[in-house]
Amino acid sequence: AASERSYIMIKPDGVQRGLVGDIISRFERKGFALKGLKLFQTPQDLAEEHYSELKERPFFPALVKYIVSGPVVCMVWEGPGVVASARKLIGATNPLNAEPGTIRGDFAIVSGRNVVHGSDSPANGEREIALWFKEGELVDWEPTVLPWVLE
Ligand code: DAT
Ligand code: MG
Repeated sequence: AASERSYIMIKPDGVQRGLVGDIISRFERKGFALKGLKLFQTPQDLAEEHYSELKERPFFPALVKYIVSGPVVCMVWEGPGVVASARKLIGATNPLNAEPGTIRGDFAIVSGRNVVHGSDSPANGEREIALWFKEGELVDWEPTVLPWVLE
């Protein structure tokens, strides 16, 4: 559906390393529509809730510590197939397995510093958007170029 949305987040390493512009550019150039954007310092409980499916994994404490270690950039991108497409743009979880040309393939080496998050299903996208954005923080708009991107 054209209204599919994904929660995309530039993690603290991506912000610290000055990769924000490059990463946002990749989603813009693809043609997806930006519906929400903020720089945000993540509270511990939100990081834990975001990754709650992983709470029994040995790396969970280190993962949460990493996510709260500095500001993140929270985004909502919308478009047909955006969830799966964003995962392709982002690349594999382990950056050594991520193809060159993907964000993780170009910018990262280890899973614990893999620069960016993307929702893994449309349902999780909606769950994560509700977790990270308040009512009124998302903007209801359509890019005027939309007819040149979608038929
Ligand atoms: P993804 O971010 O590609 O959706 P995931 O949801 O399986 O991957 O895991 C969330 C994050 O947890 C991932 O981006 C990095 C970290 N992580 C996952 N597996 C890991 C591992 N084996 N060792 C260290 N960190 C890991
Ligand atoms: Mg995931």
